[in-house]
Amino acid sequence: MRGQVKKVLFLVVVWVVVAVKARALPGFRVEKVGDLVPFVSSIAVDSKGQVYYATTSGKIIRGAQTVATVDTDAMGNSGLIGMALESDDSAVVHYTTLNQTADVIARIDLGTGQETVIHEFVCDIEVPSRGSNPEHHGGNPIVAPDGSIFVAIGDYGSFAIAAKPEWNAGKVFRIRPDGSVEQFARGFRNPFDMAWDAANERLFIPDNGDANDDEINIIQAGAFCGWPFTMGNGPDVDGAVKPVYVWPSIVAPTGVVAPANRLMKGGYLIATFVGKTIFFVKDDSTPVSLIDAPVGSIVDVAETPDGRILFTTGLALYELVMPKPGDCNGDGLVNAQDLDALDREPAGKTTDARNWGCDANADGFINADDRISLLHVIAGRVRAVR
Ligand SMILES: [Ca+2]
Ligand SMILES: [Ca+2]
Ligand SMILES: [Ca+2]
Ligand SMILES: [Ca+2]
Repeated sequence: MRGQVKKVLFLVVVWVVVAVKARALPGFRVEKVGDLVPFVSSIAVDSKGQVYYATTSGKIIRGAQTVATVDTDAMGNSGLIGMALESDDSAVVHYTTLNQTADVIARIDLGTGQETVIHEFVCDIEVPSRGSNPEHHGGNPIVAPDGSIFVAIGDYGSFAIAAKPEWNAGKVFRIRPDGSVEQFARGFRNPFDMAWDAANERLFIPDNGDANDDEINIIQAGAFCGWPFTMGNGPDVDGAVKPVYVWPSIVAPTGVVAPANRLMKGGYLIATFVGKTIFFVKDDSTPVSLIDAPVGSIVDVAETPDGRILFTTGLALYELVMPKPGDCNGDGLVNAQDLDALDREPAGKTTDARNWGCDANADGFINADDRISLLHVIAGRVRAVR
Protein backbone atom coordinates (compact mmCIF):
# COMPACT_ATOMS: atom_id res chain seq x y z
CA MET A 1 0.00 0.00 0.00
CA ARG A 2 1.10 3.54 -0.76
CA GLY A 3 4.23 2.42 -2.52
CA GLN A 4 5.70 5.87 -2.72
CA VAL A 5 5.44 6.10 1.00
CA LYS A 6 7.45 2.98 1.64
CA LYS A 7 10.61 4.42 0.21
CA VAL A 8 10.30 7.58 2.22
CA LEU A 9 13.24 8.44 4.45
CA PHE A 10 12.45 7.85 8.06
CA LEU A 11 14.61 10.72 9.21
CA VAL A 12 12.43 13.07 7.23
CA VAL A 13 9.31 11.89 9.05
CA VAL A 14 10.57 13.28 12.35
CA TRP A 15 11.23 16.64 10.79
CA VAL A 16 7.82 16.75 9.11
CA VAL A 17 5.98 16.07 12.35
CA VAL A 18 7.78 18.89 14.10
CA ALA A 19 7.10 21.25 11.21
CA VAL A 20 3.42 20.32 11.21
CA LYS A 21 3.15 21.05 14.92
CA ALA A 22 4.58 24.49 14.43
CA ARG A 23 1.93 25.30 11.84
CA ALA A 24 -0.99 23.89 13.80
CA LEU A 25 -4.27 25.71 13.90
CA PRO A 26 -6.27 26.55 17.01
CA GLY A 27 -9.70 25.05 17.59
CA PHE A 28 -9.32 21.80 15.64
CA ARG A 29 -9.06 18.48 17.42
CA VAL A 30 -9.15 14.82 16.51
CA GLU A 31 -11.55 12.26 18.00
CA LYS A 32 -11.37 8.54 17.35
CA VAL A 33 -14.63 7.09 16.03
CA GLY A 34 -13.59 3.43 16.06
CA ASP A 35 -11.29 0.72 14.77
CA LEU A 36 -11.76 -0.64 11.24
CA VAL A 37 -11.02 -3.93 9.53
CA PRO A 38 -7.54 -3.24 8.12
CA PHE A 39 -6.28 -2.23 5.73
CA VAL A 40 -8.70 0.47 4.62
CA SER A 41 -7.76 2.28 1.40
CA SER A 42 -10.84 4.46 1.03
CA ILE A 43 -13.85 5.87 2.89
CA ALA A 44 -17.07 7.38 1.56
CA VAL A 45 -20.29 8.60 3.19
CA ASP A 46 -23.77 8.35 1.64
CA SER A 47 -26.58 10.93 1.85
CA LYS A 48 -27.91 9.31 5.06
CA GLY A 49 -24.53 9.52 6.81
CA GLN A 50 -23.78 5.81 6.39
CA VAL A 51 -20.01 5.26 6.18
CA TYR A 52 -18.61 2.85 3.59
CA TYR A 53 -15.06 1.69 3.49
CA ALA A 54 -12.97 -0.37 1.10
CA THR A 55 -10.11 -2.65 2.14
CA THR A 56 -7.03 -3.29 0.04
CA SER A 57 -7.88 -7.03 0.20
CA GLY A 58 -11.07 -6.38 -1.83
CA LYS A 59 -13.97 -5.83 0.58
CA ILE A 60 -16.55 -3.05 0.35
CA ILE A 61 -17.97 -2.65 3.86
CA ARG A 62 -20.95 -0.70 5.24
CA GLY A 63 -20.77 -0.37 9.02
CA ALA A 64 -19.82 -3.94 10.03
CA GLN A 65 -21.39 -5.63 7.00
CA THR A 66 -19.41 -6.73 3.93
CA VAL A 67 -21.50 -5.64 0.94
CA ALA A 68 -19.26 -7.02 -1.81
CA THR A 69 -15.81 -8.49 -2.45
CA VAL A 70 -13.80 -7.99 -5.62
CA ASP A 71 -11.18 -10.41 -6.94
CA THR A 72 -7.83 -8.81 -6.22
CA ASP A 73 -4.71 -9.22 -4.15
CA ALA A 74 -3.31 -6.56 -1.87
CA MET A 75 0.36 -5.88 -2.35
CA GLY A 76 2.33 -2.68 -2.67
CA ASN A 77 -0.02 0.00 -4.03
CA SER A 78 -2.32 -2.65 -5.51
CA GLY A 79 -5.53 -4.37 -4.48
CA LEU A 80 -8.82 -2.54 -4.01
CA ILE A 81 -7.28 0.91 -3.95
CA GLY A 82 -10.21 3.29 -4.39
CA MET A 83 -13.95 3.81 -4.06
CA ALA A 84 -16.50 6.57 -4.66
CA LEU A 85 -20.27 6.63 -4.27
CA GLU A 86 -22.44 7.42 -7.30
CA SER A 87 -25.58 7.40 -5.14
CA ASP A 88 -26.83 5.64 -1.99
CA ASP A 89 -27.35 2.57 -4.19
CA SER A 90 -24.10 2.25 -6.11
CA ALA A 91 -20.36 2.65 -5.70
CA VAL A 92 -17.54 2.82 -8.22
CA VAL A 93 -14.35 0.98 -7.30
CA HIS A 94 -10.80 0.91 -8.63
CA TYR A 95 -8.83 -2.30 -8.17
CA THR A 96 -6.03 -4.23 -9.78
CA THR A 97 -6.49 -7.74 -11.17
CA LEU A 98 -4.48 -10.69 -9.85
CA ASN A 99 -0.86 -10.30 -10.96
CA GLN A 100 -1.64 -6.60 -11.73
CA THR A 101 -2.43 -7.13 -15.40
CA ALA A 102 -5.11 -4.41 -15.39
CA ASP A 103 -6.63 -1.54 -13.41
CA VAL A 104 -10.35 -2.27 -13.24
CA ILE A 105 -13.12 0.29 -12.78
CA ALA A 106 -16.34 -1.42 -11.72
CA ARG A 107 -19.77 -0.51 -10.38
CA ILE A 108 -20.97 -2.20 -7.19
CA ASP A 109 -24.70 -2.45 -6.49
CA LEU A 110 -24.77 -1.66 -2.77
CA GLY A 111 -28.07 -3.48 -2.34
CA THR A 112 -27.21 -6.81 -3.98
CA GLY A 113 -23.40 -6.61 -3.97
CA GLN A 114 -23.37 -7.34 -7.71
CA GLU A 115 -20.32 -6.08 -9.62
CA THR A 116 -20.43 -4.74 -13.18
CA VAL A 117 -17.11 -3.97 -14.84
CA ILE A 118 -17.15 -0.53 -16.47
CA HIS A 119 -13.66 -0.55 -17.99
CA GLU A 120 -10.36 -2.42 -17.72
CA PHE A 121 -7.16 -0.46 -18.25
CA VAL A 122 -4.54 -2.97 -19.43
CA CYS A 123 -1.19 -2.44 -17.70
CA ASP A 124 1.20 -3.85 -20.28
CA ILE A 125 -0.05 -2.90 -23.75
CA GLU A 126 2.69 -4.93 -25.44
CA VAL A 127 2.05 -8.21 -23.61
CA PRO A 128 -1.36 -7.83 -21.88
CA SER A 129 -1.01 -11.11 -19.97
CA ARG A 130 2.23 -9.90 -18.38
CA GLY A 131 1.76 -8.43 -14.92
CA SER A 132 2.95 -4.97 -13.93
CA ASN A 133 4.82 -3.71 -10.91
CA PRO A 134 2.34 -3.55 -7.99
CA GLU A 135 3.46 -0.03 -7.07
CA HIS A 136 1.93 3.26 -8.28
CA HIS A 137 -1.52 2.29 -9.50
CA GLY A 138 -3.29 5.37 -8.10
CA GLY A 139 -6.33 5.32 -5.82
CA ASN A 140 -9.82 6.79 -5.51
CA PRO A 141 -12.02 7.37 -8.55
CA ILE A 142 -14.38 10.34 -8.32
CA VAL A 143 -17.84 10.88 -9.76
CA ALA A 144 -18.60 14.26 -11.35
CA PRO A 145 -22.06 15.87 -11.22
CA ASP A 146 -22.70 14.84 -14.86
CA GLY A 147 -22.03 11.19 -13.95
CA SER A 148 -18.54 11.07 -15.46
CA ILE A 149 -16.05 8.93 -13.56
CA PHE A 150 -12.48 10.21 -13.27
CA VAL A 151 -9.73 7.78 -12.37
CA ALA A 152 -5.99 8.29 -12.00
CA ILE A 153 -3.44 5.53 -12.59
CA GLY A 154 0.18 5.89 -11.46
CA ASP A 155 3.28 5.06 -13.49
CA TYR A 156 3.69 1.49 -12.00
CA GLY A 157 7.16 2.74 -11.09
CA SER A 158 8.02 2.63 -14.79
CA PHE A 159 8.75 6.33 -15.41
CA ALA A 160 8.81 6.87 -19.20
CA ILE A 161 5.40 5.38 -20.02
CA ALA A 162 3.69 8.01 -17.82
CA ALA A 163 4.23 10.55 -20.60
CA LYS A 164 3.47 8.24 -23.55
CA PRO A 165 -0.17 8.65 -24.64
CA GLU A 166 -0.61 5.04 -25.75
CA TRP A 167 0.05 3.62 -22.26
CA ASN A 168 -2.53 3.72 -19.44
CA ALA A 169 0.11 4.33 -16.76
CA GLY A 170 0.61 7.88 -15.45
CA LYS A 171 -2.76 9.07 -16.79
CA VAL A 172 -6.09 10.47 -15.68
CA PHE A 173 -9.10 9.13 -17.59
CA ARG A 174 -12.64 10.45 -17.84
CA ILE A 175 -15.28 7.77 -18.37
CA ARG A 176 -18.49 9.35 -19.65
CA PRO A 177 -21.92 8.04 -18.57
CA ASP A 178 -22.23 6.35 -22.01
CA GLY A 179 -19.10 4.31 -21.21
CA SER A 180 -16.74 6.14 -23.60
CA VAL A 181 -13.24 6.63 -22.20
CA GLU A 182 -11.15 9.78 -22.75
CA GLN A 183 -7.54 10.29 -21.71
CA PHE A 184 -7.99 13.50 -19.70
CA ALA A 185 -4.37 14.21 -18.72
CA ARG A 186 -0.95 12.52 -18.64
CA GLY A 187 2.45 12.75 -16.98
CA PHE A 188 1.62 11.71 -13.39
CA ARG A 189 3.76 9.70 -11.01
CA ASN A 190 1.17 8.47 -8.48
CA PRO A 191 -1.94 10.53 -7.73
CA PHE A 192 -4.22 8.97 -5.08
CA ASP A 193 -7.29 11.17 -5.30
CA MET A 194 -8.71 14.31 -6.90
CA ALA A 195 -11.75 16.59 -7.07
CA TRP A 196 -13.66 17.85 -10.09
CA ASP A 197 -14.51 21.57 -10.25
CA ALA A 198 -17.50 21.31 -12.59
CA ALA A 199 -18.16 25.07 -12.76
CA ASN A 200 -14.68 25.69 -14.17
CA GLU A 201 -14.24 22.32 -15.93
CA ARG A 202 -10.98 21.71 -14.13
CA LEU A 203 -9.46 18.96 -12.03
CA PHE A 204 -7.78 19.46 -8.66
CA ILE A 205 -5.18 16.70 -8.35
CA PRO A 206 -2.17 16.32 -6.04
CA ASP A 207 0.65 14.03 -7.18
CA ASN A 208 3.29 12.16 -5.18
CA GLY A 209 6.86 13.12 -6.05
CA ASP A 210 9.91 10.93 -5.61
CA ALA A 211 11.69 13.39 -3.30
CA ASN A 212 10.74 16.80 -1.86
CA ASP A 213 8.41 17.44 -4.77
CA ASP A 214 4.86 16.46 -3.81
CA GLU A 215 2.61 18.75 -5.78
CA ILE A 216 -0.90 20.13 -6.31
CA ASN A 217 -2.12 20.53 -9.88
CA ILE A 218 -5.20 22.33 -11.15
CA ILE A 219 -5.62 21.23 -14.75
CA GLN A 220 -7.95 21.12 -17.71
CA ALA A 221 -8.47 18.45 -20.35
CA GLY A 222 -5.33 17.62 -22.34
CA ALA A 223 -2.83 18.69 -19.68
CA PHE A 224 0.63 17.14 -19.58
CA CYS A 225 1.85 17.28 -15.98
CA GLY A 226 5.54 16.67 -16.62
CA TRP A 227 6.44 13.28 -15.13
CA PRO A 228 8.97 11.68 -15.63
CA PHE A 229 10.82 14.66 -17.20
CA THR A 230 10.14 17.03 -14.33
CA MET A 231 8.40 17.08 -10.94
CA GLY A 232 7.66 19.71 -8.30
CA ASN A 233 9.92 22.75 -8.69
CA GLY A 234 12.11 20.91 -11.19
CA PRO A 235 13.16 22.43 -14.49
CA ASP A 236 10.54 23.64 -16.97
CA VAL A 237 9.69 21.14 -19.67
CA ASP A 238 8.17 22.16 -22.97
CA GLY A 239 4.41 21.77 -22.90
CA ALA A 240 4.23 20.70 -19.25
CA VAL A 241 1.79 22.36 -16.84
CA LYS A 242 3.51 23.50 -13.66
CA PRO A 243 1.97 22.57 -10.31
CA VAL A 244 0.15 25.38 -8.44
CA TYR A 245 1.90 24.34 -5.23
CA VAL A 246 4.88 22.18 -4.23
CA TRP A 247 5.33 21.12 -0.60
CA PRO A 248 8.77 21.99 0.77
CA SER A 249 9.07 18.53 2.34
CA ILE A 250 7.58 15.09 1.72
CA VAL A 251 3.93 14.85 2.83
CA ALA A 252 2.69 12.07 0.47
CA PRO A 253 -0.79 13.36 -0.46
CA THR A 254 -3.52 10.70 -0.36
CA GLY A 255 -7.27 11.41 -0.02
CA VAL A 256 -8.90 14.57 -1.33
CA VAL A 257 -12.34 16.02 -0.70
CA ALA A 258 -14.01 19.30 -1.66
CA PRO A 259 -16.13 19.95 1.44
CA ALA A 260 -19.52 21.66 1.32
CA ASN A 261 -19.61 22.79 4.97
CA ARG A 262 -19.78 26.47 5.87
CA LEU A 263 -16.14 26.83 6.93
CA MET A 264 -14.52 24.97 4.06
CA LYS A 265 -16.81 25.52 1.06
CA GLY A 266 -14.80 26.45 -2.03
CA GLY A 267 -11.64 24.80 -0.72
CA TYR A 268 -10.12 21.33 -0.58
CA LEU A 269 -8.90 18.99 2.12
CA ILE A 270 -5.84 16.88 1.34
CA ALA A 271 -4.93 13.96 3.60
CA THR A 272 -1.24 13.06 3.87
CA PHE A 273 0.45 9.74 4.64
CA VAL A 274 3.86 11.04 5.64
CA GLY A 275 2.70 14.50 6.79
CA LYS A 276 0.15 12.74 9.06
CA THR A 277 -2.07 15.77 8.84
CA ILE A 278 -4.88 17.11 6.71
CA PHE A 279 -4.21 20.29 4.76
CA PHE A 280 -6.84 22.84 3.84
CA VAL A 281 -6.24 24.80 0.66
CA LYS A 282 -8.30 27.28 -1.27
CA ASP A 283 -7.45 27.68 -4.97
CA ASP A 284 -3.71 28.14 -5.25
CA SER A 285 -3.08 29.52 -1.75
CA THR A 286 -0.55 27.84 0.56
CA PRO A 287 -2.06 24.75 2.21
CA VAL A 288 -2.67 25.06 5.95
CA SER A 289 -2.12 22.05 8.25
CA LEU A 290 -5.14 21.34 10.50
CA ILE A 291 -3.83 18.60 12.82
CA ASP A 292 -1.19 19.36 15.42
CA ALA A 293 -1.22 16.03 17.29
CA PRO A 294 -0.85 13.30 14.64
CA VAL A 295 -2.64 9.98 15.20
CA GLY A 296 -0.96 8.25 12.28
CA SER A 297 -0.46 8.22 8.54
CA ILE A 298 -3.71 9.28 6.84
CA VAL A 299 -4.99 7.47 3.76
CA ASP A 300 -8.37 9.08 3.05
CA VAL A 301 -10.71 11.86 4.10
CA ALA A 302 -14.45 12.38 3.53
CA GLU A 303 -17.27 14.71 4.53
CA THR A 304 -20.60 13.64 6.02
CA PRO A 305 -23.88 15.16 4.74
CA ASP A 306 -24.03 17.34 7.88
CA GLY A 307 -20.55 18.75 7.22
CA ARG A 308 -18.39 16.74 9.61
CA ILE A 309 -14.94 15.63 8.45
CA LEU A 310 -13.97 11.96 8.79
CA PHE A 311 -10.60 10.43 8.00
CA THR A 312 -8.91 7.06 8.18
CA THR A 313 -5.41 5.84 8.94
CA GLY A 314 -6.28 2.53 7.30
CA LEU A 315 -6.67 1.00 10.75
CA ALA A 316 -9.21 3.30 12.41
CA LEU A 317 -11.77 6.00 11.67
CA TYR A 318 -11.41 9.49 13.15
CA GLU A 319 -13.30 12.76 13.10
CA LEU A 320 -11.49 16.03 12.59
CA VAL A 321 -13.63 18.23 14.84
CA MET A 322 -13.84 21.80 13.59
CA PRO A 323 -13.62 24.88 15.84
CA LYS A 324 -16.78 25.89 17.70
CA PRO A 325 -18.15 29.23 16.48
CA GLY A 326 -16.77 31.77 18.97
CA ASP A 327 -13.78 29.71 20.12
CA CYS A 328 -11.43 32.38 18.87
CA ASN A 329 -8.40 31.28 20.90
CA GLY A 330 -8.96 27.65 19.94
CA ASP A 331 -8.86 26.08 23.41
CA GLY A 332 -12.10 24.15 22.85
CA LEU A 333 -14.16 26.44 25.13
CA VAL A 334 -16.24 29.51 24.32
CA ASN A 335 -15.76 32.04 27.12
CA ALA A 336 -14.52 35.52 28.06
CA GLN A 337 -10.97 34.73 27.00
CA ASP A 338 -12.24 34.47 23.43
CA LEU A 339 -13.31 38.14 23.62
CA ASP A 340 -9.65 39.10 24.14
CA ALA A 341 -8.62 36.90 21.23
CA LEU A 342 -11.35 38.40 19.04
CA ASP A 343 -10.22 41.94 19.88
CA ARG A 344 -6.74 41.07 18.62
CA GLU A 345 -8.13 39.72 15.35
CA PRO A 346 -8.10 42.18 12.46
CA ALA A 347 -11.61 42.77 11.13
CA GLY A 348 -12.28 41.53 7.63
CA LYS A 349 -13.48 38.63 5.59
CA THR A 350 -12.44 35.15 6.67
CA THR A 351 -10.01 34.14 4.00
CA ASP A 352 -8.37 31.03 5.42
CA ALA A 353 -8.59 28.52 8.21
CA ARG A 354 -6.65 30.60 10.73
CA ASN A 355 -9.51 32.57 12.25
CA TRP A 356 -12.51 30.28 11.74
CA GLY A 357 -13.23 30.02 15.48
CA CYS A 358 -13.47 33.81 15.75
CA ASP A 359 -16.46 33.88 13.39
CA ALA A 360 -18.90 33.63 16.33
CA ASN A 361 -22.07 34.33 14.33
CA ALA A 362 -20.93 31.97 11.56
CA ASP A 363 -21.54 34.36 8.67
CA GLY A 364 -18.12 34.04 7.04
CA PHE A 365 -16.83 37.43 8.23
CA ILE A 366 -14.90 38.66 11.27
CA ASN A 367 -16.33 41.97 12.52
CA ALA A 368 -18.11 43.76 15.38
CA ASP A 369 -21.15 41.51 15.01
CA ASP A 370 -19.05 38.59 16.24
CA ARG A 371 -18.29 40.43 19.48
CA ILE A 372 -22.03 40.96 20.08
CA SER A 373 -22.73 37.34 19.24
CA LEU A 374 -19.94 36.10 21.51
CA LEU A 375 -21.15 38.32 24.40
CA HIS A 376 -24.63 36.79 24.02
CA VAL A 377 -23.22 33.26 24.19
CA ILE A 378 -21.11 34.05 27.27
CA ALA A 379 -23.98 35.90 29.01
CA GLY A 380 -26.30 32.97 28.25
CA ARG A 381 -23.87 30.54 29.86
CA VAL A 382 -23.55 32.69 32.99
CA ARG A 383 -27.37 32.93 33.36
CA ALA A 384 -27.71 29.18 32.89
CA VAL A 385 -25.18 28.50 35.66
CA ARG A 386 -26.97 30.81 38.10
CA1 LIG B 1 3.88 17.22 -12.20
CA1 LIG C 1 -11.93 11.60 -2.04
CA1 LIG D 1 -11.86 29.56 23.61
CA1 LIG E 1 -18.95 36.77 11.74
